Amino acid sequence: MSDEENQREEIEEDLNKNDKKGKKNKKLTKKQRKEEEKKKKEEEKKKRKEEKKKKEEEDKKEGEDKNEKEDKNEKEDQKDDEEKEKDKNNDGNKDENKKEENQENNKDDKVNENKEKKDNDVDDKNDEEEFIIDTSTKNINNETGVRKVNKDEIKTEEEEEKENEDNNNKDENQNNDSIYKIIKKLKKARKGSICQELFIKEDECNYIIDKSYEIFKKEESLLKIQAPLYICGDIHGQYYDLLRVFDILKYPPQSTFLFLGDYVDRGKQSLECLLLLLCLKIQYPDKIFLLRGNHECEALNKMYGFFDECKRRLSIKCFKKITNLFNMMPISALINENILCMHGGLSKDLQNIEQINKILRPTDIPDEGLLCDLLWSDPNEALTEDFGINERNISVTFSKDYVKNFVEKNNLDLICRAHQVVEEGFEFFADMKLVTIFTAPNYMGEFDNNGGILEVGEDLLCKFHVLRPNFERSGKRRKITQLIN
Ligand SMILES: [Mn+2]
Repeated sequence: MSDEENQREEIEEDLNKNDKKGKKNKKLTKKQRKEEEKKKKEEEKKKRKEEKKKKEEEDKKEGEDKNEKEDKNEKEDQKDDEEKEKDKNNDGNKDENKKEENQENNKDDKVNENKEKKDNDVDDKNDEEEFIIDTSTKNINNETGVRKVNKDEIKTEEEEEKENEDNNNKDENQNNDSIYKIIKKLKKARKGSICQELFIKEDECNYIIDKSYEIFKKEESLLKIQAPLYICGDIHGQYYDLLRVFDILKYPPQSTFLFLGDYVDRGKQSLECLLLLLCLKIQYPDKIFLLRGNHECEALNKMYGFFDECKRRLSIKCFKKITNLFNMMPISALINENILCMHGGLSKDLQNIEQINKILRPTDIPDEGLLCDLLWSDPNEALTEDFGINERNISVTFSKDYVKNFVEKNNLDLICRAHQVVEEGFEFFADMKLVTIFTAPNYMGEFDNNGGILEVGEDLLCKFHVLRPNFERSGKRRKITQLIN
């Protein structure tokens, strides 16, 4: 090859190289452009996210500031109210104590023996242990034709966690933001062993009443519900204890609840109890069911404290709205066509369970008849006739044999009712065909009763959960005597 040819070749190679380089450069710039575009987009996204976060934080701060202000107001109000209540209670207790002393009977000796044992038990137990799940002795899977739960059917921890996460997501997506916020506020009322009286806005309360009224209106007088669920008896304004129940057994929608009535009167925080339960009903209508008790009634509310609480904290107008709501509440519930639930008990006017659905609502509680008995009657151990006189001067008492016959005729396993304070929180009658559940422990700070909750498993296996009374809170111990209302 000549020099010239060599030079040409070298030049051509250079040119080719340059061409290739040029192409490479072009390719790089395209990639770079794409990458730059991507980066820009990402940065924009980041900015947007940051702005969102800032807004959310600001909103939160505003909310917290509001809450703090409210808390301060509440605390000031509370101090005043507590002083008022102390005065009231001092007057009230004198009368009540006299009544109770008159009512103490022969049962007291037995109660005293048990009390001494129990006192030792309670003192030894710390807070974590105060809740006892009794699975060994008090299962009623024997005579009630129920099956035990298979181990395979029990959810693993992982599955439960996933479920909880799903539920939480659902919570966040709830459209009903205001109800969610009120529930949050109501849950926070407890601080240590004290339950704050919350500031409740009247328009908030009206909103809750209107919403829950519409739900009750859609429900039948006799609810048909499926297990698994927890059944609670009387609460009577003991908000601290209601929160304990949910803390231990989990709030809806993780758990399903049936309450047997008597949410208000006697206790100090009837409004908190009622509003929390109603909010949960609005948020999860298929996870919590609220039956009417004899205290969901205007006349009794005027005698036993709820009217006064409404008048002091809200208004008489609001009380009237709540009365209308009570008049619309369902009366009774049937679980898996097997367990019949009501606040009081049986009636001579109840032959067939479906009769309960013929009770038209809204209605006040009459002085006699089916609705009156369902909310007021009591079992009577000593009774030989089917029905007898009730010491409450309203409704009737019914006998063991009547319960057994009724249960058999109607293909039931169990009747579950509330309405009477029972020492253990639950008490059987008529060879375990009827059970009384009373959920307010240490009732009115005057009694040393446990609070009971009945758990009905998926296959109708029944367990009892027990809330121990908290003597440190009440500072009082009294023997159990039967209260008339
Ligand atoms: Mn009652």
